[in-house]
Amino acid sequence: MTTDAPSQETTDGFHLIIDALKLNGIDTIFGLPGIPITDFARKAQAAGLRVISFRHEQNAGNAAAIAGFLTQKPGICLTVSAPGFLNGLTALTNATTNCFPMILVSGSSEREIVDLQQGDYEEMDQLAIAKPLCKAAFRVLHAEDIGVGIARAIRAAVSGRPGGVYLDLPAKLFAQSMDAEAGRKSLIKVVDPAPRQIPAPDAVQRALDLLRSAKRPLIVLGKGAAYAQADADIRALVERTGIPYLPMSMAKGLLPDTHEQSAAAARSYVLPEADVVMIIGARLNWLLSHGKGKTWGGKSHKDWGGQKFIQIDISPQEADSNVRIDAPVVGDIGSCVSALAAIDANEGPDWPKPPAEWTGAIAERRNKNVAKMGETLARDPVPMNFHSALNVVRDIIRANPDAILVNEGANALDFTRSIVDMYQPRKRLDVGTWGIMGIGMGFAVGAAVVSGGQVIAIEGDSAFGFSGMEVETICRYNLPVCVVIFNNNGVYGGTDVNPAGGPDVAPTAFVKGARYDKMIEAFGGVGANATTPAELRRAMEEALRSKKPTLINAVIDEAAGTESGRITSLNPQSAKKK
Ligand code: FYN
Ligand code: ADP
Repeated sequence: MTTDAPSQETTDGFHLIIDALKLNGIDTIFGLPGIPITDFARKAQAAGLRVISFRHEQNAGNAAAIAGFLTQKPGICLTVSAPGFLNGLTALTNATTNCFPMILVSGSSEREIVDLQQGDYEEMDQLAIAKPLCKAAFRVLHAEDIGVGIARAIRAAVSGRPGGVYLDLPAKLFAQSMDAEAGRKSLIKVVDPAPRQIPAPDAVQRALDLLRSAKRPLIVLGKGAAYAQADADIRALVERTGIPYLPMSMAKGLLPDTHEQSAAAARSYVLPEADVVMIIGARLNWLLSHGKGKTWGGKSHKDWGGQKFIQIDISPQEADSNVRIDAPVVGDIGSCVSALAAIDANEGPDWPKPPAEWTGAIAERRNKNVAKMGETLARDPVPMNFHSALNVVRDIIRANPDAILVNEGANALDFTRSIVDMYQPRKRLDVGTWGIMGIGMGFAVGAAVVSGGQVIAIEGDSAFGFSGMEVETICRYNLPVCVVIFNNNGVYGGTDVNPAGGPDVAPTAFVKGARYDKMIEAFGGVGANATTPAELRRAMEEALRSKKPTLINAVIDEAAGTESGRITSLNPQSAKKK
């Protein structure tokens, strides 16, 4: 029999938060200690949680976000108030934009003073600021509400379309005490935090009918499909139908990039030519040219190309966001893909393979592109360029398919995406929906911590600068991270000069011949300078063999890059120049 009589023991906000996280299977916190959460971080570690401390909150936030993507559990980022909170906010908003589940937990100043704007230490109405920038935002004022607050944050982060959640914890909450037994009872173990969402049978039938009518069908796989962890079902659907597929960047490896149905190397052919496109866990945003325009065979940049679309997505609002979706299938990808397979199986005859004319034309285009790429990769120019360096990375990933590849930059991003084949799901992590710079070291640390495995980060020298100080974090936790900086002396390249001839260098230029490898040596890691593919190969192989924190300064021809990589057309200045 239970009794409501208070027990002798008391607990407090600190312990209730820790207990609530642990109760819900959260075992890691990424963050940066300081007032008012320093003691909380210590107590969390003492209670057995893994607490990974960073040098800047944005990187801790990015680590939490990618941990969420990889594990389907919300990644937790812990920050101090106002400035720390704001530093974490970019990562929270980026997580929301990318549909990664994370919770930004920030300490905050005294409510009464903040609300009267009386000038508290780090005063800021954090909840109000966070609200429009994330999926949900909550504040807990009383210790007895901690259980509900954390339960709500977890549900909001992982249910439906995943996203970022802000949880505001005022300084006074941590030390509030209450009866221990009542505290225990107030905690909630969230039951079924991301409920399956079964698609309606008629929606599935509509999609199948449309797909069966196609002459030139195409499947587009996005990072939502990678997130869903329905790998075997997705592969079975693709292989059973024989339909060519195009992986979005972070969906590479969901099926091996070397798969004969991959149309990645024929992208600019398949998009305008396809007649029915089934999109699984991707959005028709800028990365897919909004489903219209010349990329899709339209006459002008706003014209519909004539394709019919099937879209499988957990968000009922996603359909029609850019062009008409003829067959929306709303549900979680695992359930949708198995529903498609199940209804299809009932229909009897095996799936009609797409016409050989279509698959043959794709194969021809793909083989031509692959051969052309092969020729480029075989060259060994001096100085080294992106291709000759990436030829090494490509071999290393082929030999180590379970290594996680983090990738950011402009040219360093775009060339890596098309040159380096991925073989397993969720092994390629990059700049995502925003094309954001600065995710590099946060993602690398987060991925190494949650996977326990090797991470390789291919970084443009500019991109690396946003999070470079975290090489200390990599060394401090002795993580198996090999960072390769493609150093071409600047943003896009290092050849720009100051047109006014003044003492300042051009805005895109960095210090020439910088030795980034020396940075990691300062913290006890392994640094290497590579000016040839052979040197790069040796250094990367040694990094993977030793598993030691390593930073390789790969010296790239400073004239090798193009402005903005493959998205030059988005840069008004460059467009004018053209
Ligand atoms: C792809 N390709 C290949 C291969 N894979 N050729 C040979 N072998 C292989 N394995 C070809 C593919 O067919 C394309 O050629 C080309 O390589 C590029 O492929 P990609 O990368 O898939 O296509 P594209 O056009 O670059 O994709 C558009 C995009 C992409 C918008 C989805 O650019 C992207 O993800 N961009 C993100 C950029 C970003 O976020 N930047 C950060 C900001 S940088 P063709 O078919 O001949 O076209 C700040 O300045
Ligand atoms: P990409 O950038 O690879 O094209 P996006 O981030 O644009 O991918 O799209 C991912 C889509 O996947 C989003 O629309 C999101 O709602 C959806 N999504 C995420 N997780 C799931 C899931 N488990 N089931 C169904 N859809 C999902």
